[in-house]
Amino acid sequence: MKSEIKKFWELIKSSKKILLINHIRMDMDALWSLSAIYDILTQLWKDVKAVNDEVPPNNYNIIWYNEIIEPYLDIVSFKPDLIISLDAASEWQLWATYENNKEIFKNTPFVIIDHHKTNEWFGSVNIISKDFSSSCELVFYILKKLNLVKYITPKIATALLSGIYTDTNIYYNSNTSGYTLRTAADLIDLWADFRKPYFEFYKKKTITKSRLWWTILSKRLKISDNKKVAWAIVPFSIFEETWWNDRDLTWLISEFFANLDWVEICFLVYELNYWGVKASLRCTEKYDMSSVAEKLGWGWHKQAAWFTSDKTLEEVEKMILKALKKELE
Ligand SMILES: [Mn+2]
Repeated sequence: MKSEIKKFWELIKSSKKILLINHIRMDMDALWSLSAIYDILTQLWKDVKAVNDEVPPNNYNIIWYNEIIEPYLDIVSFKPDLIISLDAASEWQLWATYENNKEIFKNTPFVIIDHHKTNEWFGSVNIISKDFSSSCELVFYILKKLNLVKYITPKIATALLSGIYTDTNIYYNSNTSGYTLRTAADLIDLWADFRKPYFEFYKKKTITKSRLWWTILSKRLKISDNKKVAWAIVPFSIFEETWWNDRDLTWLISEFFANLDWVEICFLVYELNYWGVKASLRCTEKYDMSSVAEKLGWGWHKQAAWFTSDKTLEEVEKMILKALKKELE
């Protein structure tokens, strides 16, 4: 990795126009690792632009950087000398921006900064390590190695710390290491606002989100006889009654369902407004969902699985309960 970081620095020095990109359906780590690099390169007098097919969700705005992403950027006329990708594990995660500009991506120095185990090393320079909790943690490491810490403003420090929070679920996920906490300490020394992102993304409850959660918890929550499996089926009418966003449901499952006492496995099946239904499933470390998920053709990590289907809510509920037969006994 040392030589890759050195190559990265040489590329920065020799480039004037730099394009940054991150993955589709960007999460907070993807946005703020990119933002930090954006802000630092700007201080180094580079002409920097950032692109993604989509703008970041509105609520990410609290950490200030939403406006730097330009979904309609004309990459051909920008003509970057260097492209840097943040937090994306493969080309296809760069979606249409990559698809429509393949030639430019192939013929321009392309640096990949990422922490996903599954990364396909698709750049000409690859700074990739699964030993980092998040791309934000990795970006801080790179900045340290390049002696650029002096450019980290309180705003950049807050952004990097926020990405660490969200990718580790506030030091709760197993990707948290001593180095993660030391990075956080360094960022706090650099005047990161450590309370703001914690409040905004973890503690704060909006009225609309509470209504959605309350409706689901009071009317829809089901628990198996052995108390090990909890689930809910969510028809579209519930989303119409409340203001909704499927990202709010992700929160409900990981913060509430998954923390119910006794519960080892939980899932949500909900109707999408344009097509079909989506199922999302979590389990504790005692279980491994990959075998179940693989059988049903889902996407999965060990403790999380998800898929979409054109079947009805009830059919999908039945299908999952059947796959979990052993766990229900
Ligand atoms: Mn990440």
